[in-house]
Amino acid sequence: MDSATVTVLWVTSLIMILCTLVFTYRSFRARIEIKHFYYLTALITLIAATLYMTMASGYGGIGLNGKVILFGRYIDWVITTPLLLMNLALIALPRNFPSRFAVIGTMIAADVYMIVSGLGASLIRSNFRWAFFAVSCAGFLAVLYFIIVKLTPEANVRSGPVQRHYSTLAIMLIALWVCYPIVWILGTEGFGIISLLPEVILYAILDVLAKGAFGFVLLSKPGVLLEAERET
Ligand code: RET
Repeated sequence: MDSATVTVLWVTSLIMILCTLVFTYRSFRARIEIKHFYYLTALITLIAATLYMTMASGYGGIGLNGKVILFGRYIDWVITTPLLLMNLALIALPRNFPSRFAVIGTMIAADVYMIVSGLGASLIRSNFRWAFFAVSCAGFLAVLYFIIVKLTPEANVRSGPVQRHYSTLAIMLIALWVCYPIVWILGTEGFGIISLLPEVILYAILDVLAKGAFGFVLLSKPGVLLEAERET
């Protein structure tokens, strides 16, 4: 890795730490019923900060056939993407929703499958990696199915403010998440159209938006979160 790439990784780690501090500080003032949203959001950026730090210091990547594979990002994603989905699902589904646990659990299982098979695709250098890419996309489609077909209709029968907050977050999440496989295809693990530095920059921007900005938007309406936590 050249020094520019290492710098981008350190700077991103720092941004994630700052987000974590802000989210944690704000959790102190939050009402007890909605503190878990703050904790989840802070944990997400803390995990990202840790993995960015690991990658920046050279321990989150390996050299494979002359290429650097930053597997650290998959360790980050395999923990943080389930937490992001949980945050969204807890707004859509009321506390007493009968299959709340089953819906969230199955969606998270598909998400973990997506990331783990994506890691497989990145570690395989032959064209067989595209088979892993394809099954990872299938996992992604399953996650999108859960959001669009399971969560959205439930959110749409809730109060106006909860509906609006949910739909802002769901649109933001889907718009950002679809960019990841596109960067993968363009980057060093896919067709290699862009080199490692622009790839790292693009993922860093996406990660800051999908974790940090998403967190700020989510926590910007504590009143709505409180309403979402009510029984129905
Ligand atoms: C990979 C490559 C294989 C195909 C697909 C992918 C999708 C990754 C996604 C990642 C989302 C990450 C987030 C991180 C934290 O904020 C693994 C790139 C479909 C959707 C949101």
